[in-house]
Amino acid sequence: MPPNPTRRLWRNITVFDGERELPEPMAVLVEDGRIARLCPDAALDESDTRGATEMGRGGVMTPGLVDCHTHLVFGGSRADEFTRRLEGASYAQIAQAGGGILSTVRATRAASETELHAAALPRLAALVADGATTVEIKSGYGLTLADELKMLRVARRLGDTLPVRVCTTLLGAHALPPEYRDDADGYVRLVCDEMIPAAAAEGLADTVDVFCEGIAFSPAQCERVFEAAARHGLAVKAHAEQLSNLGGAALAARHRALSADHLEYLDEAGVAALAEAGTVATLLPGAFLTLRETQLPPVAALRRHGVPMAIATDANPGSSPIFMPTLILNLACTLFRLTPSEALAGMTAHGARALGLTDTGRIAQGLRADLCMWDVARPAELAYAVQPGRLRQRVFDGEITHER
Ligand code: DI6
Ligand code: FE
Repeated sequence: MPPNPTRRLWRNITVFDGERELPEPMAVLVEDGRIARLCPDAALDESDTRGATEMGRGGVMTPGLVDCHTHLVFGGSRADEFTRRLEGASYAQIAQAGGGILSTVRATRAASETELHAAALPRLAALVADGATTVEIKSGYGLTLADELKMLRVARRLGDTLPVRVCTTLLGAHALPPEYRDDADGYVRLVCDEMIPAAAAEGLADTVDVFCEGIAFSPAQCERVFEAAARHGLAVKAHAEQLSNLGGAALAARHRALSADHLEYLDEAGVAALAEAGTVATLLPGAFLTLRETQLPPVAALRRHGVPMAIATDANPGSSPIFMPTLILNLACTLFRLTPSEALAGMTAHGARALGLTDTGRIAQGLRADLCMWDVARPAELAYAVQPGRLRQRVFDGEITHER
């Protein structure tokens, strides 16, 4: 039988399958874009190896990383705001003075689709080079119908430019634009009655997100957005309990949200609500670090209630200008005290779940072959050391897209 170039075999490898490190040396066979077999290396037989190209022996395989929360399409830079925060201004103070998210809104509105795509491409390329095979990208810096759709089109186009699965999220309810300063309800009406229907009709958004916060939208306003999303068949998620506790996570859970994100100020009742609904808790240590937050998310309670924890970069120009998923693995451990295994699960299996994806983020027979081979001795090293350049091979949909 001649070798089949789409039939690829890795042998004698350590596998982190999305939940845990498997105890034995394993073999993984990929065929036609799917994981055709996962078994102990010793159990491989002639029918597995026949016609397969051997891709290497030894090393650590994980699912391709899933970065389930980013805002990586944006215009401009916020380096000046970074300096102001170092001088003592808080994130909320800067936002209230018309800076923060709104300064990125001005730059994003002024940029063309081509300019936004060109600016975002190296950011996405950085995530991909660090092992991401699925990346969620939110709108939320346009805040007009045309500018939100523009951002979502750029996000979709990024997914056609690089070998990575891009999930798009309409975040029209991110900040109140200046032209609606005295009419928040009018703006929420625009989100519900125009943005959501248009994004759904054009297939530009996979999910709908809100920022439930004192400096953003109230729970009642967020609820109207959730109801509009449901009318258009779109799943929801929420930025909740980032700076204060408004009960946004419990509200999101009541609307069967895929995830509630940030969660530093989440209380026990909120944790129980997430558990009840099966909503993923997405933790974002990059924003915690950048904002020098001191309130820790309730990790112990999330564990106790069995809430799946995802982790993500939150890559954005203000609160998390970090475009390196493996650094986030480390921060989830050093700042939030996740175990390396929890952090890895958070950026693979649970990240996929936070996006409603069932066919990626885990290594199991029949799933998509989105995989990373790393030059490390144990999976825990990916979270332990902050060290670029350890990705040996990246496999997207069964194709080798990076080889070192
Ligand atoms: N919370 C965040 O951390 C990002 N958005 C949000 O709702 C920050 C966005 C930004 O500062 O540009
Ligand atoms: Fe965010």
